[in-house]
Amino acid sequence: MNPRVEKALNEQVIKESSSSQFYLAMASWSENNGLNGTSKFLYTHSDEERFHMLKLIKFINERGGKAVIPGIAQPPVEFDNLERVFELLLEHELAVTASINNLVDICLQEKDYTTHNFVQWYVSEQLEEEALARSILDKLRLIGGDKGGMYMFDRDLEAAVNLSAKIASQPA
Ligand code: OFO
Repeated sequence: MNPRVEKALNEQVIKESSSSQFYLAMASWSENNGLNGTSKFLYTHSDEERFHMLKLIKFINERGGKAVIPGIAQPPVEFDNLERVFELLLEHELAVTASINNLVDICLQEKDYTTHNFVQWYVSEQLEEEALARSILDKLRLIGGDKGGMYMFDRDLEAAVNLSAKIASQPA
């Protein structure tokens, strides 16, 4: 495997791993603050990031490279409020998108079209995740500090998570 591409892929492994930990910390904070639907959403999101990391690890190894498993850095324990959680989530996703774009760039420079093709999955995934984070943030800004609105937001998010889990468990 091209060493420059391998290095960039391993850097992406670190990013996906830290995304997973970051969202796990957010999920735990939400759970402790009575936001059960939001915590469910964030626990699921954390699992998805772990899956993104695993997909990279497998790809690196299958292509003759060596995946490096990163250590775990401590994510924050406290967050100011739910709006701040999703602001941080969106900022984080934007940074991940920039890193994926950089990876695409390196693949093209190194003429590694197989990895370029593989990375396209992450390009579309980032698009979806950014759009989702933005729409959640818009809703939270609309609600402001309203407790009733927050209750409904949390309930709706739980319903959305349950629905996508149900769809995912159905046979294709
Ligand atoms: Fe890995 O998809 Fe976002 O960060």
